[in-house]
Amino acid sequence: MFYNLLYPFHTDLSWLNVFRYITFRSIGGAVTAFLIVVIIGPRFIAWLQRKQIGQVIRDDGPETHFSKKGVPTMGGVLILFAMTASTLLWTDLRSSLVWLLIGISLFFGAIGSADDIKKIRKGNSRGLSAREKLILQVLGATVVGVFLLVTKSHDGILSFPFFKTFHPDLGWWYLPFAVLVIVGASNAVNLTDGLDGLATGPIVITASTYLIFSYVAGNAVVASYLQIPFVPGAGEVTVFCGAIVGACLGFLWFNCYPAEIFMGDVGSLSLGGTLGVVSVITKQEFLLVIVGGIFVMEAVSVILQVGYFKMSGGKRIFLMAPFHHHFEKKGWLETKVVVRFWIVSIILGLMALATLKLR
Ligand code: 57M
Repeated sequence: MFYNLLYPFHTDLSWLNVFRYITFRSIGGAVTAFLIVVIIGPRFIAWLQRKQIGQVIRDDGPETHFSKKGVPTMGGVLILFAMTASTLLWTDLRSSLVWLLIGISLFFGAIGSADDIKKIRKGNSRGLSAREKLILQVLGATVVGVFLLVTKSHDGILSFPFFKTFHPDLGWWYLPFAVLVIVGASNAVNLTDGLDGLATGPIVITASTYLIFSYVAGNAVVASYLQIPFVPGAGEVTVFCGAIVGACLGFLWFNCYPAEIFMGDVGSLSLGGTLGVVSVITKQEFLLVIVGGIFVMEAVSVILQVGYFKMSGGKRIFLMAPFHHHFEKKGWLETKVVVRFWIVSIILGLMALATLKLR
């Protein structure tokens, strides 16, 4: 909005030129989203407490979690509010990619809210059924895929980190592939969100990495120099990533151990799905496997555990899945698991950035 309202006057007031710069607007977007969450946070948490919007805790989980009963949840509402408000303020509102990202984050947020509200109303951990959630997620992801393919801003050509000359063209098969990436990311982040700050930290790292990649992808000269696909308009996605980083850092302020608030499915399903969409828009889908390695690892641990559990008639590979519970069961303190997962996530983020040069 600032760009649309203020930049046109730069011929009279030269300092307004600054609103043209994606770097400046991304930093503005991050700081604004951070401040919104940090300033509104305490009042929002108090309001959730008054309304008794608190976490229902499963009695079959690690005992250390029993004390978390009643911690305010659905903090994702605050994250989404800050992200959306900041994005509206700092991006070029003529960008269709921005509206697509806002739309999908709110749609996935709505699926998560329905799930959270159902759990809170019923007072147990059964919200929407896995099937209901999956159908809605696939629907949202399909709309994104079709939009990108039909508006011709995208084709079905894939690019891989480290392999600069390997570019298979999936054609319309790109659509199910994009759906898989978006829905997979949404569910993987949801599974990861089970310890204080565990999902929030890697989300910040993943969004920061895509902030850099979208900046590069949106600049024809730099993209061609670094041999990554040029995506017209991806610069505005950079500003959106800045808003994710700021909002989630602000949320981490309250979500770090001992958490005063959880993001709920409204946060985890939405942020995961949105990062999936960012990876699809920037044509860096496979990069998500590297930078989002923590999410992948958590999802794989569940797939393996559930598969083996069913096939073996009740035996387990891990002490408990998702993976973070395994370490808790081994006696690691919650903060130790979380910080170590963050360390791995930072290393993965650095490896993802290295792919810019190593090709
Ligand atoms: C949701 N939700 C957290 C909070 C958060 C198939 C199966 C493996 C699925 C999986 C599952 O349901 N996962 C998705 C995980 C929950 O957090 C809420 O949910 C939101 C995210 N969706 O924002 O609102 C609990 O996580 C803790 N938490 C924190 N700090 C945070 O910042 O401490 C969350 C955020 C909160 C709080 O305790 O209540 C969750 O874990 O439920 N199922 C499981 O994860 C279960 N695994 C399981 O049953 N494994 C089995 C196999 C055979 C399926 C096994 O390994 O034996 C475990 N989860 C729990 N108890 N809580 C086990 C039992």
